[in-house]
Amino acid sequence: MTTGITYDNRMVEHKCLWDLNYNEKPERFTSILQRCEELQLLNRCIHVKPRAATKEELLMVHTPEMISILKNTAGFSDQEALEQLSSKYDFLYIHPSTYDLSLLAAGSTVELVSNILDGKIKNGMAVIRPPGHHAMKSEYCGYCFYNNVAIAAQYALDNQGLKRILIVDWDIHHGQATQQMFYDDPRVLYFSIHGYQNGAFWPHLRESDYHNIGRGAGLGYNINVPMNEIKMGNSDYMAIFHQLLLPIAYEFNPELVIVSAGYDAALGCPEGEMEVTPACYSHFTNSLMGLANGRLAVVLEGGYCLKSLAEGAALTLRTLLGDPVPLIQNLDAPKKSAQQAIMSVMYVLRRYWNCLQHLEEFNVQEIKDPMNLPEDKFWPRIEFVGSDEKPETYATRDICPAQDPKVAAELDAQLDALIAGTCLDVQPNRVGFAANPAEPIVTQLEIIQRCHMIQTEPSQTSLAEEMSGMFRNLISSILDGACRSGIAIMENSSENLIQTLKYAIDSRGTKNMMFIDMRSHPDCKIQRSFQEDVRILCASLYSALPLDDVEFVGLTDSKRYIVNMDLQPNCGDAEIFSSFFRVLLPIAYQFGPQLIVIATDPSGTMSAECFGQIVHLLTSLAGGRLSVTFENPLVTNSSLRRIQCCVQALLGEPIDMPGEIHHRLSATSVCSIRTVIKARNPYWNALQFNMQVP
Ligand code: X5A
Ligand code: ZN
Repeated sequence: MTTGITYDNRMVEHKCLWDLNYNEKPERFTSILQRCEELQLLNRCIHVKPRAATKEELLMVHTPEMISILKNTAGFSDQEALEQLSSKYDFLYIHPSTYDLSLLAAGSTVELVSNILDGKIKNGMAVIRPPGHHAMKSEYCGYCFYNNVAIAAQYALDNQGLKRILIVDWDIHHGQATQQMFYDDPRVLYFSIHGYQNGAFWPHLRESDYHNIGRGAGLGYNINVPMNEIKMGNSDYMAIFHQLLLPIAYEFNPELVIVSAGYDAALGCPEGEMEVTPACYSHFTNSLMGLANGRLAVVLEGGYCLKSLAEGAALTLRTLLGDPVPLIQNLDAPKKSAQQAIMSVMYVLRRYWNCLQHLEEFNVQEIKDPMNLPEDKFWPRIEFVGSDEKPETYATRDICPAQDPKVAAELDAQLDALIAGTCLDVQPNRVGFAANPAEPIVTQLEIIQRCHMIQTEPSQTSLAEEMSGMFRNLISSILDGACRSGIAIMENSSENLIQTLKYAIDSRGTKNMMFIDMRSHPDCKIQRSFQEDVRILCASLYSALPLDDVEFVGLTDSKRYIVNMDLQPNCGDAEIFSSFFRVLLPIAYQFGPQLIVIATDPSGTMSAECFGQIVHLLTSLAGGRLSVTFENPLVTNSSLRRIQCCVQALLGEPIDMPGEIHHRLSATSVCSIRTVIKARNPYWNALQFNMQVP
């Protein structure tokens, strides 16, 4: 099962005949495909045949007039009439080919999603135009005619009986139309990150602000993260993913994820004026691939800087294909106004999502409670009934700010450097496996056959020595690139880990690495060995360290490179996920390791699926160079299952979701998370928006 792609070469025909420089132009399509071709991605995909949407499919979310008006323009040669009709809408042009191509864009999106749901492909991308997320029930808008993503989602609900679909809209413009279509529907969680500028950013709607969280049964299932400043970049977006999107998405547990993938928040795009680098789109993509058993459909929306559009889209496809995720560097604290947006969203949604509850005690004075305002004040006409009834905000029609040629040239050079700096080695995902050949687990788990067995010289002296040699060979093969990642099974692993971490640093010149101790009873020998070493960031999930080592326990130590979450070994997945998303993952991103070493053991109540998901999310870092050590595993179902989920994650296969992570966090773990955030954010400013924790 692999990655699908759908596109149709006719999609270059749709263009603005009276302004050939119009933003939404054919080169957008060709530049993406050309870059995908250059990176040899297209021949690795299954090509999903494009097709026109049927009338019935369009009518699931649109009115009959939405079909007839455009249909009348098909093949129409009177340019003036086309221009006349187009001018009735907010940012739109119609070409004689538009009707056919809009049908093709919508139909191909449905086809992509249905191929994913049928299991013919694992995930996929639709490289299509015209885009869709501004196309409302009965009005064309913002370069969009039919709402490709909404139609595909409605198709999945109606024809495939899906109950939970997550739509992530990372286009810089608010997909107001998608929001409207599912506003009452708890089956569709719409999550949008968009420019807002307090209403000054197109489409200038109150309904794009954060307090619009759904209606009726759909309350809590519409999430807007409006940004009120330009130049938002990787740090701001990653904070939104880690603090909001991912915790909520994991709690929602979707059966399908669809992305409204615009690349207009990317560096260089004159529409968005934001600074997300192309590589960051790989991170967005990979972090969603653990959900919904990997069923992820990425659907093109906007993106108007050809270079960043092509690179961002190609890297998205490359990530869907399972290639290593490029590194992003220099992550910093999210901007003040991004912090504000994140907290506002947490505040209005805290009653609907358990994962937000630990922020209950936030100092929220600065956030005015918009929920107390009369609803109609904030909800002017959700439905736009026709071209003659436009919201007053249309008066402030803006044009895309002309880019200063000097600025444009600078951005272009910056992009060239970024693109050149992204490592693009395409090697197959090989997972090394190191264990005593007599280890019973090897014969119990079929999936291990798909790993690459690490060999070592037989030791004359002891098995322990042999195992330590084998573990070193595993790490070495990861550093050499012979394996992307690896798994080791061993008895009491501390000494072995210390030796091998030292080897990676001292003998192999690894500049920085992260060691995550997820054993339920960690000893602190490892942290002690590296307490002075800023090249190794030691994090641990659980406490239970021996008493005499208390100075190394997270809460009292002041060292930047030791982070202890202090959870109880019997805590549930909700606590683990929370600690991971809110603390460990942001710190790991900011640290930017070249290698990640994880240790785990068979006890503790974390589910195998939760462990697999965490391993998957960490594959975004260090180019996927990850090693997982299982200490003294038992041949029990839960132990085997944990290894199974881990191998699946490393092989890039769909990983199951933990059953229920819906429960509220225990008071003690809320306390640990808060305390660690408070203690750590002076060192790791990715956590900084949590400053207001009392
Ligand atoms: C799909 C898309 C944007 C329209 C912007 C008008 N539409 N200023 O990105
Ligand atoms: Zn857009």
